[in-house]
This record gives sequence, structure tokens and C-alpha cells, in this order.
Amino acid sequence: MVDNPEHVKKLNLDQLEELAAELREELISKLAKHGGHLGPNLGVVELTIALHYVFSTPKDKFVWDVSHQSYVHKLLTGRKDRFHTIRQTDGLCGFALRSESEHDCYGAAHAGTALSAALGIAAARDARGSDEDVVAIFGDAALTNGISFEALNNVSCTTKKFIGILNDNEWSIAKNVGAISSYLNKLIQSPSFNRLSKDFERWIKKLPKGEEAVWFGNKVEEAIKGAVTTVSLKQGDKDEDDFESEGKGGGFGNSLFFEEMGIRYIGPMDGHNLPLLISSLEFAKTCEEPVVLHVVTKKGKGFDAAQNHPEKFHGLGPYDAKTGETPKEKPGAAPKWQDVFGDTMVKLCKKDNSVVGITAAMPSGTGLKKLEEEMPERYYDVGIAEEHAVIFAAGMASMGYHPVVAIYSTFLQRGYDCIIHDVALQELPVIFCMDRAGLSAQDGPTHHGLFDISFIRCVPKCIIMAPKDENELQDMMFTATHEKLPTFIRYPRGAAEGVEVAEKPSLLEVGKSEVLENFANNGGTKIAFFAMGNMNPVAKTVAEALAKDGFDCALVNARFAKPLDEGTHEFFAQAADLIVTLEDHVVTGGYGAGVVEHFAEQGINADVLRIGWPDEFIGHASSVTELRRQHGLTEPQIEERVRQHLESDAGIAAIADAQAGSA
Ligand SMILES: Cc1ncc(C[n+]2csc(CCOP(=O)(O)OP(=O)(O)O)c2C)c(N)n1
Repeated sequence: MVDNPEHVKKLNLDQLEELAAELREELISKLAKHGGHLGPNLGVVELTIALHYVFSTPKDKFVWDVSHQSYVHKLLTGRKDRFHTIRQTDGLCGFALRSESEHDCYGAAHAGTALSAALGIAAARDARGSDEDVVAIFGDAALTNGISFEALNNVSCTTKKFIGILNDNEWSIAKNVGAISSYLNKLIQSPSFNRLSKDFERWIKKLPKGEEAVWFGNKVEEAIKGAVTTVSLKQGDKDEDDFESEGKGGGFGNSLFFEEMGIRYIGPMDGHNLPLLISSLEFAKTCEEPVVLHVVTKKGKGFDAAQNHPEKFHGLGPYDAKTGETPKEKPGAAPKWQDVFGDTMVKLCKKDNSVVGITAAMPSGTGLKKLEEEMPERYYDVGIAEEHAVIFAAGMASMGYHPVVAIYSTFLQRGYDCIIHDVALQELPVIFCMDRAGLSAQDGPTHHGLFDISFIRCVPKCIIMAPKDENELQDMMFTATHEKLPTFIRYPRGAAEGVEVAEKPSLLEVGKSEVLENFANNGGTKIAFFAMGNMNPVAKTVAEALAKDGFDCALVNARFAKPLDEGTHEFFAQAADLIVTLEDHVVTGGYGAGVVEHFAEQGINADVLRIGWPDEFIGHASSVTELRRQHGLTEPQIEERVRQHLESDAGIAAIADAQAGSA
């Protein structure tokens, strides 16, 4: 299989189509073992081939929005041999990554950045006087995101050479939502928009004979015809023949929306028609004004299971490469945190009319889908629009509601100003349920939720908590609905602890931790473990191992990073030789940092060992365990770090101090 962009340019149409089939086969077979973003990549096979046929990376720049759909680009830019390692330890990254290849000019994984980044690249090109082409490839759901609009607004006054490709498959992860989505749908379906661009027709007919023959033989007429008649239809709609027979073939039309922004609109067009894509891109390349190509594709194209279930196959774990079947969950396995969250939302909404759920395009990932299914009137999907989600929630809260924003920790980063300016400053009781707080191992640094405690802890009026198990998650959510201040609840990806969830939730005392195990006073060196959330079971294992060697270990479920349970921390600072704080979060500015700050403010001389993620970006790997191992955070490694600390100068001095104090 061709895996070099220069080779792609030498292929004729039949060979390009063969390449498309090979790429699909490669995607389906290689991703089956560990999973990945199969559906989006199957949808952009022809588009990516056409891009590499017409443009030349690394000189020309492709900027992929989210970049979860850049696998085909990776396969065509020298990374085929390593493709089976994607999203695995030491393997290829699942997103575009600047350090991975010179063909990845810009990294991403959060949505909505491609147009801004590409426009910045184009501005830099213009400023330095070079002539590379810059292409932003963005999905229809990227147009639910504010940043995309900020960029579109800025295109025509910034540059004359800019190509945007709107890859419209009608899906976000779930079905796309909102007015823009309906507008795009109209563009595709309304015959009034389907008029052939005369410019394009003239241009294509003017191609020198030799040149046209190189890339699609005698298919010029066919391409022009295709431009007016072959739009690949949106999922679930009628098939192509139906459209043609109704005279509703897609074509080269105009879109007031783009054109009023000073951007030439070309499309809609069939995103699986190679000659059409190539000719359109060649045309776009000649334009002396910004252009957007509206390309209609099918998510999961070429693999029935993926095409029929676009949401499931957007991104998934292992599957059967023939049938697409995924392994069944083991009976008796602990539920996922997101499912407990979803069930609790339904329970709370049934009891309390003030509670509503809000997601920014992540209904299944966050588990809020359960609310959508059971109580759709209490459910809001606002699109990939985190800032809007937060401010929208603030608006509802100002009217007496308790909105629950179900959001991944990493995506809440987008909403930071809104947390401060719209929620905290106005003391509005918005509840943030931050899923994926901790690691998303296979996705890597763009998706790890490791910064939320730090960036929220410094904001006045906020309450930050983390449950030790799923029953406590229910209690925390219930408690949050009784609060007058913003609350943030963090919990990780994957399976919870497998404890029973009580029929009725209980109210927790805000700012109070839970002492699980006090000192035995057996004469051993005293270590008090304070653990946040999912680090409780880790702390327990470490404490039990140390206890076997005569250490006297206390175990505290910290529960709140803010407000800190000052009394309990101060008590153990006096009583213990060493305090160990544990959090699935960066140590910089995290919960442990809060403990140290509090002791410093109070003049308390306590020895504190902070266990958490270091001050660096954590890469991707096959599993959380692997990343913990790499960073000294497995249970045996933490145990060893505690022992070493106690043997270090600081540890010895602290023990001596403590003994002198008690003498
Ligand atoms: C800021 C942000 N919010 C949410 C997500 C999660 N997410 C990843 S891909 C995706 C949908 C993207 O849809 P679209 O842009 O249409 O591309 P497609 O997958 O359909 O090709 C979402 C919501 C994200 N990556 N970034």
C-alpha cells in the first residue's frame, strides 16, 4: 500500500480507488484489536487521498479539527508501519502531533481549533511572503463551537488564500444539534441551492488535455456531471437514486452564510467521489479569495456496523473486524462512573423539579443520555460549546434552577472564564460533574483531566469534592443540589468501585472529610494518608502494606479539596510523623498543595509528602496502570516513596521533631 504523499500523486484514478479500499481495510483490521476513532476515519478516506493528491505536505499545511480523523493522513505520511501501535504505549498518538511527524503541522484534540490555527498559519505565511497552501478540515459539529465562528468572522479581513473543508456527516459524536446543523441539512437537500458554479465548470473545461488525463483520465465530463448530481446523502435519508429522480441532486451552489462572511462557498459535494474532490481542490487552490468546500461524507463508510451505528463507532474499544461486534460486559462487573452519574441524574430529577442536565455534545460519554431518554424535557445538549454550556447553566441557576453540567474535566478548561465571571462571582449554584477527572490513557495529554482542582481551587466561593466510590458520588450530587454555591464533583473514567448504591442519597457535611481508619497507637511511626476520590483504594493498599512492617497508619477520605477540612488536617498534623496526600491530579496547585498552604499559613510544622502527577504533560499509553508505573504512582511505588521519604533527612528530622513534641 502506498504510504507516501509523493507516491499518491503518481496514481491514476483506478489506483486511487484501490488505495481507498486498502486504507479502509487497514483501518478496520488494525483498529479492531485496541479500538480507536474508526467511524470518522472511514468517512474521510477519499477526502484525505484527494488532499494529498492535490497538495504537498509538509510544505502545505493541513490543520485537522479535533484531529481524531487524521489516521488516514498518518497512513499516507510514512506512519503505516507503526499504525498498529496507535494509542498504545510508545505507539503513534491518536491525534495529530507536531513531534510525531513533520506532516502534522498543528496538534489538537479539542474541537473548534482548526479554523483559528489555520488562519494564524495563513497570516504568518502572508507576513513572511511564502506561498504554501493552508487547509483547515473541520466537521459539521465544529460549527456548533464559538471559536470556529470567531475564526470565520476573521478570515476575509486577514487573508486572500485560505481553504476550509467542511466535512459534513451530520454527526457530532451523537447526532449533531442546533440551527447550523439544520441549515447545513437544508443546503444539501434544497434544490434551490443546487446550481452549478459556472466558474468551476469553465475552469475544469479549460484544463490542459494532458493534465486532466493524468488524474482522472477522461472523467472531466463525469466530474462536472457529478458536481450537479452526485451528493452522497446523509445517513438515514433516501438513497442517491431517489434524489436524482426527484431532481434534488446536490451541486455547486452558494451559501449566504459563508458568502456574507466574504468566503466563497463551493458545494455541497459528494465527499466520496475522488475525481470530484480532486477537481474541486485543484479549483480551490487557484482561488484568490478564501473558500470553503462543503463536502458530504458518511461516517463509517465501507463498514456496515460502523455506518449503521455512527455514535458507537465514533470511538470505541476492541471489536470484531468482520461483524463489528464488541465484547460483552462481564456479568457482575462494577458499573462505570458515568452510568452511576446518569442514573443519579434521573433519580434527582424525579425528586427535585429544580434539577436539569446540560451536556456540551457528550450525552453518552458523560452518561447524561439516560436523562435524555427518560426525561427529555430536563435535558439540554448545547453542542460542542463549553463556554455556552457554563453560561447557559448560570442563566438557569439565576432563575432558581440547579443545573448540572455534565462535562469531561479536560473540556471544562474551555469554560474557565465563565466559571469565574458567570458562576462563582454571581454565587450561582451550578453543579459541575467532571467526568474523566484523572487519566484518559489512550487519548493522552489532550484528554487527561489533571488540572481541575488547581484551576478551580483559586476561585473564591467554589466547592470541590471527589467521591471515594459510587455511593458517595450519589451523596455528593444530592448534597450539591442543596448548595447555594457552585460545586464541582470530580470522578475518573471507567469502572467505579462496585459498592452498593443506596436507594436514598444522604446529605454530606460540606468541608468535612471522613476518617476511615485512625491510628492504632501501637508505637510504630505514624503516617496519616489523606486521599482524594479514586486514590482512596490506593491509599488503603499502601497503608496495609506498610502496617505489615509495623507502621501505624491512619486513613482519611479527604472528600473536599475546597473548603478544606482544616480541623481534621490540623489534628493529624499534630498526631502524625508524616502526612501523605494522594490525588489523581497534578501536585502543582492541587489538593495536597492546599494542605501545605494551610499548614504554612497556620505556622504548622508538618512533614507532608504529596503524591500526584508531576509538573509535566503526561503522554498516552495502553493503560492507566502503565502511565502510573512510568510516573511512580503504582501502589508498590508509592509505598517505596513513603519509605524513602521517611529515611530521607526531611523524614528523619520530622520524626525527631514529633518525638520531641510528644516527650
Ligand atoms: C472542546 C471539545 N469538546 C468535546 C469534544 C469531544 N468530541 C470529540 S470529536 C467530537 C465530535 C466532532 O464532530 P465533527 O466535528 O462533526 O467531526 P466528525 O467526528 O463527525 O468527523 C466531540 C464532541 C472535543 N474533542 N473537544
